[in-house]
Amino acid sequence: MKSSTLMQQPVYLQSEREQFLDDVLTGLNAERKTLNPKYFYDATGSELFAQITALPEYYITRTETSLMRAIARQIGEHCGAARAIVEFGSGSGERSDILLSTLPGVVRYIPIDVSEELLASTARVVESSYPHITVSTLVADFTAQLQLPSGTPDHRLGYFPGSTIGNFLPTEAVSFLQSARKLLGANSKMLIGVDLAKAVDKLERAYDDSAGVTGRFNKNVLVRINEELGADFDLRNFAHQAFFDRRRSRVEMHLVSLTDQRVSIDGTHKVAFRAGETIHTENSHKYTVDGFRQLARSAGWRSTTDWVDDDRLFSIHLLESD
Ligand code: AVJ
Repeated sequence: MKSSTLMQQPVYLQSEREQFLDDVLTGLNAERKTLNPKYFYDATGSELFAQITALPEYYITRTETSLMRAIARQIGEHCGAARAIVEFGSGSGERSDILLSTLPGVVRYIPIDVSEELLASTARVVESSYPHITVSTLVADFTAQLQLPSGTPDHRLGYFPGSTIGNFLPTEAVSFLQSARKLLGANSKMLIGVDLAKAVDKLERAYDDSAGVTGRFNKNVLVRINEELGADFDLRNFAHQAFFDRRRSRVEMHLVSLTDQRVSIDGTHKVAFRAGETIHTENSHKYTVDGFRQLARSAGWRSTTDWVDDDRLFSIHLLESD
């Protein structure tokens, strides 16, 4: 996420490919190499992530879904006034069904995602199950400056499931929540899924599964750079790595260079890797219930209610604005 609003370039000045190339070169020329996790998600990456959600080790999605089902009635009681739902990073759009079926007052559903195809299929599914709901899809990176479509009714409920907020640094999460509060306006609420800190071995297994799907997901960003930016990464020369950093309370994913090597990108750019050097590809921050409440409050939300599953793996936070 951009740290400065003033200096942010209007997105229309750069094509998507140029933006991708720019981000990749900046990230790989840095002292500590990084790539933004949002670049995992082309069609292949989204499909690999869908496979991750079904892995025995990856407890997050199934825990959140069953918690949502368990608390649906209570969400209905707290959010009964909601007229519009704005979903940040809707992805395959399956989760929204639980919410829509418990909130009969909702007449507008606004899923935001970078994938036009996923949005189109989400719109079809929602419109056919809920004929009284108007679906307005927003093809956008939800960390960008957003504007809601005109006619979006008041009493908006933001929905940010999946613990995707964990990909942000805590400071970025605060600015995201501030922007979301401004976007949603007065009398709005926000429902956020947050993965909790837990035993290290459980966390590390969730991000380094025995079937190797998370490794393929991680390496998919290199596949994309090869295919879309004309690079020559040899996937066999990189290894998937995931570990929990206790101090920062986050799982980090990296791609470790297995040899000294040089990679060429877009014909003219060369990037050198030392054996053992890594590309940091993702952070997944793990919160405590109280830690997340405080973070939300520092972004100007009232943290009113939250729910945790019986195994205390995952929390869902309801935030309210005045
Ligand atoms: C979709 C960002 C919530 O951080 O757990 C899954 C992505 N990365 N396995 C997460 C992911 C590795 C996922 N989020």
